[in-house]
Amino acid sequence: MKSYRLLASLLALAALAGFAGCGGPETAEGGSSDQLVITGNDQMQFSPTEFTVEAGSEVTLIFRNVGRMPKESMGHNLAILEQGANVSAFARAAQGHADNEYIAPDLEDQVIAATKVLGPGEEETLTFTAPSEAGDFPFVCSFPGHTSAGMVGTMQVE
Ligand SMILES: [Cu+2]
Repeated sequence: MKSYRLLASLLALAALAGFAGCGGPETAEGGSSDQLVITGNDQMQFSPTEFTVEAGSEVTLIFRNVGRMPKESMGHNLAILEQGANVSAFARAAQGHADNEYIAPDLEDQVIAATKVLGPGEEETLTFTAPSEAGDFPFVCSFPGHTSAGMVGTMQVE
C-alpha cells in the first residue's frame, strides 16, 4: 500500500514535470507574440521593420546588433517614439548627444522606450507597457545618419 502510494505520487510528480515540460515551450511560443527580437545590421537595416503589440500589454523586446563594425562608426539603438513624433526632427536633435545614447534630452518625453547604443554582437532587452490606444508608433535608430538612411520602423498597437 505504502509503495503504491509512493508510486502514485511519483507518477503525479512525473505528470507534473511532464506538464511543466510541455508548458515551457508553449509559454515561449505563446510569448513570441509579445516577446520580440529585432536586429540591426551593418547595412543600417532593422529586421523586422514592423511588429504588433496589444494595447496596454507588457512588451518584452530584444534588440540585437548583428553587425561587425565598431560601435563608434556603426552603433545602433532602438527608440520607440510617441505616435505622431517627428522622426527626422528627433534624429536631427539626437546628433550631438553621443553622451546620452543619441537621445536629445529635450525630446525624451517623446520616447516610449529606448535601448542604449549597442556595438557589434550586443543586445539589450527592453520591457515596457504598450500604449493604451491603438495606432502606429514609429521606432528609429538615432545614431547619426541612420534614421535618414532608413533605420525606421513601425510598432502597430492593436
Ligand atoms: Cu543604427
